[in-house]
Amino acid sequence: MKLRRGAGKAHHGSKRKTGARGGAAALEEFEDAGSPVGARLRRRAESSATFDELLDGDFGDLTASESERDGAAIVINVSSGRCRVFHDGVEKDCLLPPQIATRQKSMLAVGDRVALETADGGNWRVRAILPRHSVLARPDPLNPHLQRLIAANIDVVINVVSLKTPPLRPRLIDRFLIAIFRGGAQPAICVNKIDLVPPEDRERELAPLLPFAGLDVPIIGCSTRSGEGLDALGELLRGKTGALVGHSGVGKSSILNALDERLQIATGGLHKRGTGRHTTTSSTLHDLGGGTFVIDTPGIRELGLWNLDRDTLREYFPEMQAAAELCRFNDCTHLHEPDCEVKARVATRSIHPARYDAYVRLSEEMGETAR
Ligand SMILES: Nc1nc2c(ncn2[C@@H]2O[C@H](COP(=O)(O)OP(=O)(O)OP(=O)(O)O)[C@@H](O)[C@H]2O)c(=O)[nH]1
Ligand SMILES: [Mg+2]
Ligand SMILES: [Zn+2]
Repeated sequence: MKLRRGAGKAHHGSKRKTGARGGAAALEEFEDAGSPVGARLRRRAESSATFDELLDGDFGDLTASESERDGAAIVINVSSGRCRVFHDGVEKDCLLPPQIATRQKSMLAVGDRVALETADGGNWRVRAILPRHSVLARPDPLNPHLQRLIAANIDVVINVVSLKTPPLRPRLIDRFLIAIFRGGAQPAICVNKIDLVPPEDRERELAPLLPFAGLDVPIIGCSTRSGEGLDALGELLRGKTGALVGHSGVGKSSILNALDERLQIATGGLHKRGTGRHTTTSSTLHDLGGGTFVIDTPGIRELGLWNLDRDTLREYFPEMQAAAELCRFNDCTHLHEPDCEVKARVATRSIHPARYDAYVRLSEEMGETAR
């Protein structure tokens, strides 16, 4: 399967101004309602912003040297009005300018490359956010018109799941895959806590993952207790920037601790019903050495799909792409048209019916939202 990259790829070829405007002057301009940069910033935090704008991280114009990713600071954690970065071999605390601070969850993410400047009192302050090569975003669960960044500049995003405690939710995997493909990163699925399933039950217990087996998405069974699968996971992440995402309690932080014993990230117990306790409360980028960085993220219950509609949804079901070329209509939705190759392949199970059902359900959901 050819990985679909975020639509913003081509955008990076576009010309970028490299004026050396001073930070203070630039900040004043942002506050001016008439300024194009200010307008762009306001748009960015709203659902009408295009996906390109999510990848186009700029906040202020970058000088030629600032636009070099190699020398840029990398954001390892974001908190209210501040962020922690890794820069010139050391960690630094940085202030966020008001234009970022007021919308920081929509504008700045762990993994972002940023240009710094010195502020009053010898503090460091973020001056500009460099363009991103990928992003993982979701709508704010309380305000779906606002998008929230989960991570930026990730090569691979691993959706960690467990078969038991908490139980598997395949429909959440469908949603994660769409969000990951859409953001331009490579997806993978990690089935943790495999130690809880005796070998003789594995085939039956793993059956709900079969719909994903036909995709070009690695599926790795692992256990932080027995050590099974950790090498494969380490291999997948080697030399890359990865993110672990998924339901609370599946073991994301435990996996990071198991991959690198120097990390001592807090892990949590489970509620009686087997669900997690939301132990990790903010995303953090961890340096595993050898050019490998992994972002641990807080567990989530639901994943909305940001800025997707019925027409773009089908682009994020990679198994439908080749079939779609053989449908009678170019713009076939694969829902009700005659001579639809996707439906034909579902009937012969070469496209998994559970994945097609997920497509139909999401499409209906989006139709309802559009009404
Ligand atoms: N049996 C078993 N339990 C595990 C495994 N990995 C983690 N756990 C347990 O699962 C619970 C939750 O682990 P965490 O690492 O805190 O889970 P998390 O995904 O980071 O959770 P949040 O931070 O809340 O999103 C802890 O009690 C861990 O000890 C595993 O491979 N097998
Ligand atoms: Mg955690
Ligand atoms: Zn079709």
